[in-house]
Amino acid sequence: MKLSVVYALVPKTKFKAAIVAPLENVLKLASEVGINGIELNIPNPFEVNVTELEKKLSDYGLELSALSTGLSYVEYGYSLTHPSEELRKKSIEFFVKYCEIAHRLSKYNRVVIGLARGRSEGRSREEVLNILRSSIEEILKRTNGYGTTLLVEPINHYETDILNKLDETIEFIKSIGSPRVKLLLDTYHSTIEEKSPYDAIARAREYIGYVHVAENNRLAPGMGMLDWERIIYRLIAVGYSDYLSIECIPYPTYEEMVRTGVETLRRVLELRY
Ligand code: LER
Ligand code: MN
Repeated sequence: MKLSVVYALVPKTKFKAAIVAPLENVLKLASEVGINGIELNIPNPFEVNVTELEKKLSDYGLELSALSTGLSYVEYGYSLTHPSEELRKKSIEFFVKYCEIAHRLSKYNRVVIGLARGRSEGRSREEVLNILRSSIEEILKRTNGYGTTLLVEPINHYETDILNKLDETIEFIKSIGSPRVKLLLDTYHSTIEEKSPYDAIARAREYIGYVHVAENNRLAPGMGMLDWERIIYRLIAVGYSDYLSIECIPYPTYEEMVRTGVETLRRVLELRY
């Protein structure tokens, strides 16, 4: 398995579980601790200098593990289920562009559907899931040439009221029926929403396309209550061998968050191999 860390390409943000710091410093730290990739969370895909990003990643020998999109919701309020058709269309335009960037920068070519799903805002569950499904289908159609994988992430009920539980997210993914739509399992959200974050891995097995790691308190692995041996062995048991992306609150500092997280995960991974 490979390791990456979530980095937010913004000067500041309300989203708590990403590193906000000068990009060069973070890339340098990432390559120093020997992780393999960065997951970039980009608020506006039309305002990013892709050539410059590509060069910086390659200068530090880092991969783009995935492209994250939650900041388009947090910073601009765009979402794939927005009651305003105009803002929903903006969100779809953003996602088409995110896919183009992921396709260009990353052999993994995947884009996260996390907070940018939005909230139900008083509409029924059925209505809002139909809207989300049709937005995703439109993105799939318009990005056929890129072949990007879309990762749908169950998110805890304090942050959204759409797709909190693993089982309903799997049902939703099945209802789309495209091999390009997979599940993003985040250990923090499943600790809040599931009976057991360990059993969740077994239930999610053939749908998992990517994994976010964080403790029950959203701090770095090693700073909370989760049993990382159990998490990683379960992932291995279901055949997952891709990225573990550290998406944690940068506490006490982002440097310590990265170092502790990497050390905790490595200890388990190296015991195994
Ligand atoms: C949100 O809490 C989260 O986990 C992100 O991955 C989604 O944008
Ligand atoms: Mn996450």
